[in-house]
Amino acid sequence: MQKNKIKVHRGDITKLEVDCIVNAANTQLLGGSGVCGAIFDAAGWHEMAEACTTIGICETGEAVITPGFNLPAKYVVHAVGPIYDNSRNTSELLKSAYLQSLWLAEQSGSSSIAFPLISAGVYGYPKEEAIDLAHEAIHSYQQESVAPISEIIICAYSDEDYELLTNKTRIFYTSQK
Ligand code: AR6
Repeated sequence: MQKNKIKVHRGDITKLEVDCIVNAANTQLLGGSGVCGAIFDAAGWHEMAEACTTIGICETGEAVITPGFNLPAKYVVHAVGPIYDNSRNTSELLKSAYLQSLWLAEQSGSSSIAFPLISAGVYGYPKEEAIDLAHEAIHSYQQESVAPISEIIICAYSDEDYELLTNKTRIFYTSQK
């Protein structure tokens, strides 16, 4: 795979056989709705909740890592994106959530990682803007890392997200529809 390619996967992130999946978490690291609920359910709610409670709090724009428990993925990175408002600081926080996730996954020895569209559900980020920021953050990680994670996937949970992700820019290419 070429260094700057990003895969787009249409489907449920909890089913992916990658080293690491990313959860769109909240600062309390509590099981919630959306992708967070799906990840807690598939991992085993009790074990995941216990691991998250032990860690405590994760600030917005930051990320923490736990095992994947019953998931096919070895690890879950819990990244806290911002609640949408139209400010530069919010964009920086969203990019930071992606970057921190990538660095944590790299440190864990992961060679594949899958992201949901962080903040683009309950937290209200407009999809196109969220996709652009994800793209910028991943690209800057790929430039900065000496040995970047070789397989980076963004997961589209609806046909609309899949179309947006694959149409958005030439850097994306499709896989596994
Ligand atoms: N696989 C892949 N993507 C999914 C899945 C799935 N199984 N389920 C939903 N998505 P959201 P946020 C997509 O709301 O906006 C939670 O309660 C979904 O279509 O899960 O960051 C947390 O605990 C959307 O594009 O996360 C926080 O409190 C994307 O995942 C809060 O919501 C993110 O939507 C975080 O809100």
